[in-house]
Amino acid sequence: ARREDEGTAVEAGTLATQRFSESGKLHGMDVSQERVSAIAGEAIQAINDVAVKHSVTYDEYNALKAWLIKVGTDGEWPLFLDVWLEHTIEEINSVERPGAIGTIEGPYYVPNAPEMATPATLEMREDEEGTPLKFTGSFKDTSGQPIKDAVVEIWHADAMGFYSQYAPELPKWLFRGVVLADEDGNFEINTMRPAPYQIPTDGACGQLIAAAGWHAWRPAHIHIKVYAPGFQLVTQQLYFPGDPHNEDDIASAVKPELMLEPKPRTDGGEGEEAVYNYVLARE
Ligand code: MBD
Ligand code: FE
Repeated sequence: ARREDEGTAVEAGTLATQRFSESGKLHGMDVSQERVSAIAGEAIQAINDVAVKHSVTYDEYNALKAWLIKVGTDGEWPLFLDVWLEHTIEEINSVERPGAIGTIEGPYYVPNAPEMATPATLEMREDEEGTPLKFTGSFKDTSGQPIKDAVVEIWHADAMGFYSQYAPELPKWLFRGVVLADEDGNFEINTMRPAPYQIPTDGACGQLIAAAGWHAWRPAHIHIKVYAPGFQLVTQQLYFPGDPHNEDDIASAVKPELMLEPKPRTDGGEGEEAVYNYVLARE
């Protein structure tokens, strides 16, 4: 189901572009001339090879030029890169890290969400739609000892598939929070199960998807960053069994280790409960 006023691709894209530019990610970048030459050079060559392989016409070349221009004017470079490239970058850079499995961050993280102690309830509207989800878990180090001062940063879409701050009229911090685990490394987060997410169909990425006859869906997911002093941060997402898009996520970000096992609640509450336990690696 789509809302009446779901906002536009340009609005979401422009915000994602602005947030990326303002994030710390551009500070202290380590990008040498040697690597730029090798990586950019081979990437350009790879595109040229594809052009030769498919005998690309001038119409196709000009369609590409117009489309690349539109990716920029729609602000969709973060979306494009996070959907079609970040999964490979994440995979390369996490192979040697023990402990909790990661996956891509995606374009819709917002820093400085409200901090809350465990047990926490994420911000919701009155009569928030959806299935309540009680999400609990623990933090241990690689030798099985509980971790102190662990944090679960969480953000996800609502039951219509919309993210706060990227769709109009949603409360600023809807389904976004920084949850502090207790002294024994345990946490409890009360929220609502998110819906699958359709990337905007009215922007450049949507145009490519339509022109190629692909689909625009990600399975329902909960974004997480977990960290504790002295331990490596893990960015991941958690998924729900049975979602038709677990097998064909447009962002290729589903991994079997990231499946929740939601069950009917046993504490008399409404909805479901799910547990996920984290092992963090030292820095
Ligand atoms: C999302 O919610 C998301 O997680 C990714 C990776 C891309 C677009 C929207
Ligand atoms: Fe997402």
